[in-house]
Amino acid sequence: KKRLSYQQKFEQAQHSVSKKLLETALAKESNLIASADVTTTKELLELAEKVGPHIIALKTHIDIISDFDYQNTIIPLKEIASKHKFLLMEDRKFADIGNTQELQFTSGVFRITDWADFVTSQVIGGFESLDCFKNVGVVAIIGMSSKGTLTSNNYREEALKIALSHPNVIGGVSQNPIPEEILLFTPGVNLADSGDGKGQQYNTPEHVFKTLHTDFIIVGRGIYKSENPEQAASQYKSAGWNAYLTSL
Ligand code: UP6
Repeated sequence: KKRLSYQQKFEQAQHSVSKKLLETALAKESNLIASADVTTTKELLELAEKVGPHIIALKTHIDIISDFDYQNTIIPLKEIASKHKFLLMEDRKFADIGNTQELQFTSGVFRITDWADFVTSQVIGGFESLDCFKNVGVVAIIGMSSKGTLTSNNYREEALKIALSHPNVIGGVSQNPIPEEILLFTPGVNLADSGDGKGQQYNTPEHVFKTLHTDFIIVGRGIYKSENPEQAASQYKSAGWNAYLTSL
């Protein structure tokens, strides 16, 4: 069975963030999300500027930025995102009761609600724990890429039920296929390595498009650790786009 194209998914999409992502993918001919797992504002902004033209979204772990300051970190990051037309994905992986997640989402120093276009969340807290993410898209963690993850078949099936029925959910993170009515985001993608010695397991872009019909690949160290992140982003962008075209 062939996959749905980005155009077909765009036409079917209900959520404004899904539409924006698919529209960006089509316009930039990219399905690449760069993971900016760097620890200073300077590195974050430099990386965003370099990879910006090639990506549809930049994924952050904003709580690893040691000199985080809303004015100096987020304001310029938003400017770079709007200049290069990519979205901001905060990979917070919320995993608590609704009330606590709401506080973590809106308060503290990070005020994620004020700048992220979409966020990741575990669904371990149940359906209502996702109600607080009203103004963003939620990418539900269905299955993890690391060795020994507890996201078994049964867990994934139950997690999918929540993801498919919750109006705030735009997609899922998984290493297995998921129904095409939501978008599939796949981390654990690297062209050079098969693992990192800390449990991460890697596949190639070709593999994840062919076997999972993924929509978006997430690449961290393959880009930000490379000698030339700009060139690496361009390579992953082409590899991802060609793999998508081949899977149609
Ligand atoms: N990530 C995974 N696997 C998952 C979920 N999320 O690797 O199942 C995230 C990590 C990291 C990025 O938190 O930010 O994707 C992968 O980075 P890497 O390409 O450097 O391994």
